[in-house]
Amino acid sequence: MTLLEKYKDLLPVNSKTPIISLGEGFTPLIETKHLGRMFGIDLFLKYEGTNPTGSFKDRGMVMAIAKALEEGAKSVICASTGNTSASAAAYAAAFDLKAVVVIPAGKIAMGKLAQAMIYGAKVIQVDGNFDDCLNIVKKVSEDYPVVLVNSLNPNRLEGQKTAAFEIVDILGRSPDYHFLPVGNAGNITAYWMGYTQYHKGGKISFLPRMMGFQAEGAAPIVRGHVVEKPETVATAIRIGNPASWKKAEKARDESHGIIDMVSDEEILNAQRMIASEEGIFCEPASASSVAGIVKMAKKGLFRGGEVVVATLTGNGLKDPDAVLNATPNIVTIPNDVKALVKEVGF
Ligand code: AN7
Repeated sequence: MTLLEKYKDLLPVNSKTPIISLGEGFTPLIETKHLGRMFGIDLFLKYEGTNPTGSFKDRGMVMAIAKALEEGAKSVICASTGNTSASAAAYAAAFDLKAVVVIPAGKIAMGKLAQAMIYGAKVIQVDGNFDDCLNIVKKVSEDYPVVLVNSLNPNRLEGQKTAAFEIVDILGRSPDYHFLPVGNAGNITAYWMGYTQYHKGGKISFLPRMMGFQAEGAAPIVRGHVVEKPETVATAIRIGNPASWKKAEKARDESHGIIDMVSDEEILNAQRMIASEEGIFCEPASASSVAGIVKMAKKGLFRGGEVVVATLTGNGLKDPDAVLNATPNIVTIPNDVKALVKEVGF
């Protein structure tokens, strides 16, 4: 069964909506082996890196592309820090749409750029940041016959809310806290939509606190003003003026949660910890969720035994540079058994 089929009654799917799929959704909710114990909580990682293009964007994209097809669209456009463009390019390729993706020059992780190129999208770099790219594509989509598939398109958020459904379907309850990264602020909005929809439908008896984390150099919601020159190693969330700013604040406030920030160092430490403690390689932006847990644990948030979910939004393989740039050189030995034994210390 596909994602759109499984949740069709809770999505904008009607008899005219094509039920398309690249195998998105149904991602693992992984119970942590070590991290949860460190903080005295029951910690689960919702690993979105197993989606077809390696990020959570595929959940929203499948819905947005299905609705675009339903409306007879011929082409789609998006601005992106990388993952949205990879996803839009893939779904457009498979379902016969033209894709135009507009990205900040030199600020996209290598793997994501390679994805957009190989899927055959028209890739255009802008001498500016993501916020500049979004402004341009918004204007173009208003004036020309092309569908915007950024999260300003409500179908994107509709699709993305299915991650919250899956978590509840597996846990049989709502988590006490849900931690996730915040960039353009669509995903925190989408999860909150999903949880509240399940709550209204009687599937859960209480709602989680939404705990969103921006990068310190790109934390407009935390600082309360637009950041003109956002900067962070987590390029996926290098965003200074989030499109869903107000909706994210609403999700935060209604859920009695927070939107806070973590430093690049905290992000990279968390990324390494998720890999070395749990065997899961996520990209830097994703790790801001767990960096947030570390930060809040230090502040004494947890009393013990809380059920906590952190979303790991994207696959680490998309951005190998982020790891290699921060990793010491690898030892090189002569072609010799003894040298290997000596180096390993057997
Ligand atoms: C891995 O691809 O904005 O707060 O253009 O790729 O919903 O924006 C990506 C965002 C978190 C933030 N983690 O989610 C894009 C883009 C990863 C991401 C986010 C993104 P939102």
